[in-house]
Amino acid sequence: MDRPNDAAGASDVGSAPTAAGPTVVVVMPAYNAAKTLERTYADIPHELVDRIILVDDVSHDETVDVANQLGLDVIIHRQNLGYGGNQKTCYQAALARGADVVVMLHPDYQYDATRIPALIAPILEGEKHLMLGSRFLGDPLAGGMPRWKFISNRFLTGIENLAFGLHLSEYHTGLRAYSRRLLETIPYELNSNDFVFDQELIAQVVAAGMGRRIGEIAVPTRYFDEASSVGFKRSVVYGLSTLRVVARYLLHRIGVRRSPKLTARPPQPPASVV
Ligand SMILES: Nc1nc2c(ncn2[C@@H]2O[C@H](COP(=O)(O)OP(=O)(O)O)[C@@H](O)[C@H]2O)c(=O)[nH]1
Ligand SMILES: [Mg+2]
Repeated sequence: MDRPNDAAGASDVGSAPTAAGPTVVVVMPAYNAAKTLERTYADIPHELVDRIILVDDVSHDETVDVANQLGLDVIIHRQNLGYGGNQKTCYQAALARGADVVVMLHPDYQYDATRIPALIAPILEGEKHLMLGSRFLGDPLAGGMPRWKFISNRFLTGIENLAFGLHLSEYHTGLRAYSRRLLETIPYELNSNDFVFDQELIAQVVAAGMGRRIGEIAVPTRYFDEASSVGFKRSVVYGLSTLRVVARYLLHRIGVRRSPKLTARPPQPPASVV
C-alpha cells in the first residue's frame, strides 16, 4: 500500500519516548575499523547519546577488541554479510533496545561526528524523519573527495532528485539519522546486503510518502586510506545498482510493477503494557 502524503504525524519521533526524553542510539556498521574507531568514538557527543552499538561484519583486525575496550554494545556477525546486511542488524538492535532516534555513523572517522546534535535536532523536534549529513553542502573536494567520485555523485544525485521529486544535495552520504517511526514504517530488511542498501532506503522513504520529511545539514568529511575502501570497480557496480533502484521506484510509482520493497508496513499496534 502506498501511503498518502506525510503518513507520519508531526510530533512523534518514536513510539514511546521515556520521561527522561527520547532515547538516542548511535549504530556503527563496522568492517576493519580498528585503526579509526577510537577517534570516531571520541567525537560522538556522549551527553546526548544513550547507547552506542557496533556491529562487526567479521573484521580481520582488532575492531571487536577496541569496541569492547571502549565499552560499546558489540554484536558480531558469524558470516560477512556486507554493508547493507550489517545495517539491518544495526537497526533491528537499535529498535529492540528502545531507540527513538537512530544515528548511523561509519566507524572510519570519515564523517565529523561532532555534527550529530545538529543532525538529530530536526528529528527530535518532530520536523523530519530522515536526516542526511551532506558533504555537498560544503566543499567535498577540499575534504579530499576524489574528482571522479565527486562527478559520479553529482550525476546520480541529479537523477535521483528528478525521479524522487526532491532537491537534496546528495544521496550517498554515510552519516544519517532516522526516527523510530521511519524504521518501523519501511521494510528495510528486504533491501540489498550491499552498498545500494542506502539508496533503496531513500526510495522506500519517498514511496512511503515521507519524502518531505527528509532533511540535510552540512557535514565535513575527511579522505584518507582507512576512510575509503570503495574503489572504481565497486563504485561502477554501485552506480548501476542505484540506477536500477530509480527504475524500480518509477515502475512502482506508475503502477507497472509493484515492488514489495517499496510497500510500507502497516502501522504497528501499540506495545502491550501487560
Ligand atoms: N559490512 C561491511 N562493511 C563494509 C565493507 N566494506 C566497507 N564497509 C563499511 O562501509 C562503510 C563505507 O565504506 P568505505 O570504504 O568507507 O566507503 P567510502 O568512504 O564511500 O569510500 C565503512 O564504514 C566500512 O566499514 C564490507 O565488505 N562489509
Ligand atoms: Mg568511508
